[in-house]
Amino acid sequence: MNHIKTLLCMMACTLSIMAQSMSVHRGEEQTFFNISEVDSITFDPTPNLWQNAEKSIRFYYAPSWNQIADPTYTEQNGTYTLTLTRATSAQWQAQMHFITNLATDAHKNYNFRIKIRSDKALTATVKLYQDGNDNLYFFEERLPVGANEECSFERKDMPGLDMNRVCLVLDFGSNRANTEVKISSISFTEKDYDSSLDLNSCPLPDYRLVWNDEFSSRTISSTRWTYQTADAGWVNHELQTYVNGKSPKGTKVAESSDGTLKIHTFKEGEKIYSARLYGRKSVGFKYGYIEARIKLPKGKGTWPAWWMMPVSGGGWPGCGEIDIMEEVGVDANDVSSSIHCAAYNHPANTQKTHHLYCVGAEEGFHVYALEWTEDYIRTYVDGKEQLYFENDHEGNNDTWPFNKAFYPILNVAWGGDWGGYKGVDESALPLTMEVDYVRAWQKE
Ligand SMILES: [Ca+2]
Repeated sequence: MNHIKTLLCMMACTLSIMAQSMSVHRGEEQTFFNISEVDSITFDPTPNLWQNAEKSIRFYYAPSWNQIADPTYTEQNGTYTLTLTRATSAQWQAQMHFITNLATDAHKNYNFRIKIRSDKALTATVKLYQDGNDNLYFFEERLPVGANEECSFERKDMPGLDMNRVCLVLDFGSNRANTEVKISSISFTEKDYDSSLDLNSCPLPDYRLVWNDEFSSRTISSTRWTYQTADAGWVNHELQTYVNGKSPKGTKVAESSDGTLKIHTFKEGEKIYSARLYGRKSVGFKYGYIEARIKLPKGKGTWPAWWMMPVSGGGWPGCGEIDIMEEVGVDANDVSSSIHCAAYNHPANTQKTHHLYCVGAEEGFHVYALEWTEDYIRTYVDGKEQLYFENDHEGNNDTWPFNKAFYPILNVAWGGDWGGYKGVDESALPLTMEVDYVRAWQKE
């Protein structure tokens, strides 16, 4: 089996979406906050993490974006009333940051709510992110706030992210002089999340579940999964050694615990150990919708993959390969899908690939899915289309070998032509990829 990626592939790929950075939105005019009054607030009945969090509040102003050292403000019962003394012409003019000591967890879900009221129309941008990391956030939303209308913004059931120092930034712009703004009812609540509750809800109509693993037991099912064993250098100049469950000293390279499959990559002696698992390898699936909910590992050198190879079908690349999700830690959160076959493959630099920037791919769980019919292959990231590849219906195995059963694969490689194209950093070890579930549906 030959599965090759090189630097050329990476160089040819571009990020289709880059996270918006606050620092680039700068206007010319200056705006000031004044806190003039306070009103009361009511909170959700569930414990409001925001209410009890330690918070420091900072103000920044266009165009210099210097923090005002000691802004005059008062806070009572969580309501703030600000006066924007100067008119502004654009978004990203005046920013109020609430920097908290809150930490969030990828295994939970979160709700957020805020109310904004203004006596004149303006634009408010609301972003909940990790202090100091513009690229890691729950949401960034631009809200038109009408004159004397209460704007209530709410996000429910947000998948958790591993995040420290949760920060809320409010940015005001497009306002007239002496605009009074009230901010109230900030609520941030946490709840347990159990993905097995939506086990039977395929995103596509007329599909039924045919195979799945929720990883709810304490052992990895040997009827569902088999381990690949291989020495370092087996493919793609990768540095890891794949072992059958445990390293020579007995450390697990994979385990099922607390509802997730964990693939561990670590150094023992002079070797790096990791796992590559095959699902339903001798049977596979022909067509269907298959998805996995995965939290990717971090670190320069990682190369996690969620992909499929044919049960039988000859040598690579003619046999075909479907890469539902690949990422390398050196280009964090840049997730991609590819297909390889005789006509389109990596050695010829003709493989079909598509990339997306996935916010928090390494800090939270995201759903990476494949829709595969006799007419096309389409992959998704959290329901958003990634790669689309059509069967040309020429009956040519070189362009469409995807007419036979393929089986799913989960692995974490270390280094190699792609994962190590800028070197590896062993200080990232040990590391773990977590998989909440793998589910396969087929048309009824
Ligand atoms: Ca699970």
